[in-house]
Amino acid sequence: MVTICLLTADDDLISGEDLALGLEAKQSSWDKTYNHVSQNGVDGVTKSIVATQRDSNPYWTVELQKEEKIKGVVFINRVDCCGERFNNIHVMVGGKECATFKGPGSNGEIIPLRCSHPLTGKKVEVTLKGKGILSFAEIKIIAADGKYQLDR
Ligand SMILES: [Ca+2]
Repeated sequence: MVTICLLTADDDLISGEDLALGLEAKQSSWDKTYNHVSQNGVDGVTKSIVATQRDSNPYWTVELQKEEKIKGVVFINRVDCCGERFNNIHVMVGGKECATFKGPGSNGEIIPLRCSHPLTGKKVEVTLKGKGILSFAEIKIIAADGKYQLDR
């Protein structure tokens, strides 16, 4: 008998509690033709997206309610088009590099990024390195679990 296991190494990230849902967010710029504002990244709705203008090193940031130990983030890429714009992504937690994603992403892709080790911080910053449009549908910010919280 063969048992097929559909669990992946990143299930703990994908199903983790999101610390950023509903918080206030900022981004480097936004295209006023569309309502692709920073809040859209943490509203829990994949149809609403974040998009900056085509800038050098566009970024999106959120301040958590308090300092947290973070093990990683999960992006949901925009579904409607342009998923390849999600590339050369750098995620910082508390001013330290958590993870990078070279990409390019695809439409609707779920992209879990685990910090190289859990990082403590309040501010989470997402930057597209180089010139481009930083765009995604959602970001979830996932706290490290108990065993990491002990080894601060
Ligand atoms: Ca959204």
